[in-house]
Amino acid sequence: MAVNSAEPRSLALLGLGAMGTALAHAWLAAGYQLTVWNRTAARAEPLAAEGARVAATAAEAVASADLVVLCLLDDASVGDTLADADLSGKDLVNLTTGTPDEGRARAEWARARGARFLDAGIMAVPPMIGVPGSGGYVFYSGSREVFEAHRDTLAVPAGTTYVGEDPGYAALHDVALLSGMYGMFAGITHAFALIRKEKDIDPRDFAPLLANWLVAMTIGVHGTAEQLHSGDYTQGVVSNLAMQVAGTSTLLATAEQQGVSPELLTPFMDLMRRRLDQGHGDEGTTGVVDLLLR
Ligand code: FVH
Repeated sequence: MAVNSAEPRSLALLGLGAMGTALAHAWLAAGYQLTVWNRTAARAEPLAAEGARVAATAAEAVASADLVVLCLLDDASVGDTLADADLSGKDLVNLTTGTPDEGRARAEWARARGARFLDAGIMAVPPMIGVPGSGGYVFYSGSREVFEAHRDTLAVPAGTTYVGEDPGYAALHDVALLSGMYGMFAGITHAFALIRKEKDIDPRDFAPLLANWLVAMTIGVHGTAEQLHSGDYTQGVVSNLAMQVAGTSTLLATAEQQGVSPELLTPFMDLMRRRLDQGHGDEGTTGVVDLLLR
């Protein structure tokens, strides 16, 4: 997290929730001149004690620096917060979680107000911020000039990954990774439900078995990517769809025997079966990607 001395070492940060506060601590600890603003002013007080300048209004915070970072609840709160601010000549970096279309619309909105815009998606939780080696990082997309101009400042709280000029791409990458995570959480939840009533299986003994298995299976991410890239969904298939669909009856029967609802499993199984019925038994599960496309 080196700091380029050619880069201005001052910025404004709007939004001091759990994430905004963690970001503020990181920039203050790195010696940045930081102006902060939060709708509920009391949240800024501890940061003032650490050296932050506290602005009375969002417009005042924006006026204090060329680089303005937003970390608010949602896109609507960004619009509310900046409604009265003069954005001309500013570089806005929006760390607020939103959809790809919100990122694109906000970029256009900022451009119409004379600001350059970079959208972002944070792949970290607050305790990972400002901690080298935590693995936390942030996706950025939109103005490459803004990213390059401020990349050292942006690298202070977490790693940086620029994913393209389309301002919607940071949010898209963020949401795609989160969606993958929730699919994994669904599998974890079902697996623990299967053993939940067994008094001789300690969930703490089961946990490393499940975690190691899931880690081993992540190799499938790369296989799917290769197949999507080549267009050949049979390339390198180890466990074909016909076999996997045949195996679903065992998974469903086990859920029934253990008194567990199959509602987390069946949506994916139904899609696998539909792809098989279309004649793709020699593929893996990559064809399900195309079934999802509307
Ligand atoms: N915390 C996390 O684990 C996740 C990690 C991944 C990224 N998310 C996103 O980061 C954004 C901020 O999240 P947060 O954790 O700081 O959220 P809160 O602690 O709930 O703070 C919300 C701040 O937003 C302010 N705010 C809300 N509505 C308005 C509004 N209409 N006008 C102005 N400010 C508003 C709120 O102010 P206050 O309630 O203190 O007055 C907080 O500063 C978010 O997009 C996550 O999805 C975090």
